[in-house]
Amino acid sequence: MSSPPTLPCLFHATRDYSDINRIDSLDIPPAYTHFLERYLEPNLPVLIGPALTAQWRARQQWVCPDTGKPNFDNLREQLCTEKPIQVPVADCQCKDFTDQKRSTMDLKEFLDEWEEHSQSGVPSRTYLKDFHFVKTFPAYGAYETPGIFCDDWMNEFWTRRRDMDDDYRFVYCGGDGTFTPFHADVYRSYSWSANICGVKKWTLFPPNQEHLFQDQLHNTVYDIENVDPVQFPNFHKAKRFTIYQQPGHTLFVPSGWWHQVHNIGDTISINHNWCNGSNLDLLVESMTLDLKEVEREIDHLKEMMDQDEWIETCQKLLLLNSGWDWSTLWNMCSTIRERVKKQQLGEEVSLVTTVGTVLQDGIEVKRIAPSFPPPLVSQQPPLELTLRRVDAVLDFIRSDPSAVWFLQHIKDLKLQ
Ligand SMILES: O=C(O)CCC(=O)C(=O)O
Ligand SMILES: [Fe+2]
Repeated sequence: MSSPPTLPCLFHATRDYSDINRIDSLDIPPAYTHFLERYLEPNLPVLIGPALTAQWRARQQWVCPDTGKPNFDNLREQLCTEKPIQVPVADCQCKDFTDQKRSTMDLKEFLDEWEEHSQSGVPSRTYLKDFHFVKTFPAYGAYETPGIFCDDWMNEFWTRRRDMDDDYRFVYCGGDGTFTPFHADVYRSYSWSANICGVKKWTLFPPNQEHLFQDQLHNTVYDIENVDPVQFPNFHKAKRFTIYQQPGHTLFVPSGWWHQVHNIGDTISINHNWCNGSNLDLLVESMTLDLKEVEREIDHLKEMMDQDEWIETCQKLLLLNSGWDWSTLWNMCSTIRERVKKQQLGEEVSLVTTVGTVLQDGIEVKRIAPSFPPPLVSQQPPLELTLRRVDAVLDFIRSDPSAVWFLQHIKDLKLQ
């Protein structure tokens, strides 16, 4: 057996969604402890008013104040250079397995086409999504991650990694009618999504109802507005909440909440996927399930392999399918542990963010700067709590029968 024992409740958290009958909406951004206790820990969504984003360059320069529409001229002037910039786009009218058909196009072409559609009123089907904006324009400063979202282990770890250049910070741009089909976010991460202009219609489904949106072959509903009642006879029973997110407002989307998003009018949004000590157990659970799935799929090959080979193959496939494996999780937790230990000793730590790419000795390296000034560092849960949870997960991984193998094979990551 190479998957960990069934996950006990790693942390204290009891999450109960049965009594929820509305989604909170706050005019004033919450204090960190309030956000932690009321939303992060119980894993509940919250909509936060525009004060959180009012100072952002994106809010001030990407939108025409008189019409509320995207400022196409500014966007082109500020983001499009001679050098074409390829951006990822989805075709909202073309389903591709559980997602939309994806491709890339030049940013300027996208903006020109989008503006044409916007002016003519002919609906556009091209949705710019999952665009790594900060990575592409490190020095632009379109926004600042709000303090309540700064305890973000995924972006902290990925930014410190030197072996790959990736992050989970995105910009989305789409015309009226573009949409994101029904899904839950990768690895059960949280997301926050700040709306720059336009309106987003969110339909959110609390966890533990997945059986209502899957058929017997484990196919999942693609578009909640077009559900085949024969294939998914119980879908209508699923509890859901609809939110209209106005310009400037930010939605916190908790872990494992399925959702579908429709853009009303021309819409631009900024979102991050992230995790921390409050949803780490859900991440581990999701990875455990993914690993089980991999093992099931290649079960017929097990007899032909020795145990090391089997474990290695499963981990490689897990990485390929889900983008993570046990060593990624191990390394992320160890990185956070090291940082917390330093904080406990009163050492100065830089909670990093990439602010630019510079050439050093002819080699491109990331330039790192503290992501927030000292006062915001206190916008973290108590350090002991973080440490307890990281240690619980590290112990949990160690208890995996395959741990002996993968702990020997973990690459010593170079971090900055
Ligand atoms: O804005 C969208 O179209 C999708 C955003 C989303 O799914 C998310 O933030 O988790
Ligand atoms: Fe999502």
